[in-house]
Amino acid sequence: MTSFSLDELFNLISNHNKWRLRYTVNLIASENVMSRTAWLAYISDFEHRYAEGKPGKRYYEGTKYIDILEPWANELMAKLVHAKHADVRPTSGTISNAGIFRILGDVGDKALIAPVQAGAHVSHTKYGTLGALGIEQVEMPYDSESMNVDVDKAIKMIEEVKPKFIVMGGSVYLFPHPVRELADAAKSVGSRIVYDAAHVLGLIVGGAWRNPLDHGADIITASTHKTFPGPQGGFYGVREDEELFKAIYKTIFPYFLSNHHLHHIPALLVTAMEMESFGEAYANQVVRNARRLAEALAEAGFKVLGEHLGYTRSHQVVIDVRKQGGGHKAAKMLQDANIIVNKNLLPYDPPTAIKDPSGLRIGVQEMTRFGMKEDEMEVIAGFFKEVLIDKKDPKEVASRVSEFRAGFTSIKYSFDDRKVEFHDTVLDLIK
Ligand code: DSN
Repeated sequence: MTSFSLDELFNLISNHNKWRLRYTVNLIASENVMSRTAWLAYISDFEHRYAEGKPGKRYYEGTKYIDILEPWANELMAKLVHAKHADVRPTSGTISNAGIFRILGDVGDKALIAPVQAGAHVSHTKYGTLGALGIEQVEMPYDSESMNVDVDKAIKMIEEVKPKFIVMGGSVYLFPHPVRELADAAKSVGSRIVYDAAHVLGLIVGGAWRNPLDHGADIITASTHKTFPGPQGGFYGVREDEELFKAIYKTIFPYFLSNHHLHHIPALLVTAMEMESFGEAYANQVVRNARRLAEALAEAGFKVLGEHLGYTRSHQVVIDVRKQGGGHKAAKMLQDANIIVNKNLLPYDPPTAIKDPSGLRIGVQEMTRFGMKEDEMEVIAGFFKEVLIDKKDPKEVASRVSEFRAGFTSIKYSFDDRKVEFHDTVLDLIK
């Protein structure tokens, strides 16, 4: 077993913090950073506590403050996504999906999911949460021209299969899935539509992506830390059906959670308040940045997916790097140059290519939050070119990436420039 001294342990943490918050350009599409204000709200004694049960009707004493914060967070998140009811207890999007799928389907029932090629998340599939619940996955057909669900074939499939529910939304997608287009067919056979907005929640709240609840989805489920720049966690909202909401609510605890990690709730509230104030400006800049990065990468000589559709309408850009040595090698080379991305299967890759897929998935939301705009996207595309096309030594490029990154260290679209006095933070109280 490797063992470290306490000093070494704290050094490792410090090295990580500096590396990811100061030196690297972070382009993982599923990550983001909280504001300092949200972070201060995150570090609290709520980290040590339990609050099973409902606010005001807990199985534990000591919950009078979380009993105020939790309903407030539920109400604010419901308002932001146009739901009547919301629940912020799920500790991840996958836990949220588990509670929803458990209520909508029984063992042996069928659920239609978006094509994996159009970005469905593993939790929607037979390999993930859906499979663990014994619900059968039926994949909707993929249309490679629109890089999306094939609407006509999907409508036929809904009418034939009569699934208990349909899951849309995903993890690698550039264009919105067709909720409105499938809503009537779903309704006609009594299928509920679940939209997994984990990746695009911040864009929805900022008005830069179609709100699925306004387009006929019954339930929105999401994580709260991707384009929505909050603490790691999950939530779901139900458009109007109170009985459905109550059933899911009762399933999250005690089936899938005991403790709901209370400390994420105040930080989620700060982020939700920030998104109320700055969400529109942030979400629009994210989408503009993604589009500009895609164009600049194409101009630099990369094969960028979705060219005929304007590259992207989300925070993501997807490139095919087979010519540059494949996804595995390209991601490692970029990491050596202090640029963090993940390798990704492309729609035409076989699933077996997962260890060395053809592509890279790139997300611009975190760097947007640090204040980068279109000009900086051009600089980033230039670094990609130097490393992957010009084959410059990544270690040499790394120092220039860090110098560039050093100009963007404060978090925008946040309350961080307000002079708020925080009294009695948890570290003050135990000093
Ligand atoms: N694995 C995450 C992603 O990167 O998209 C989603 O859970």
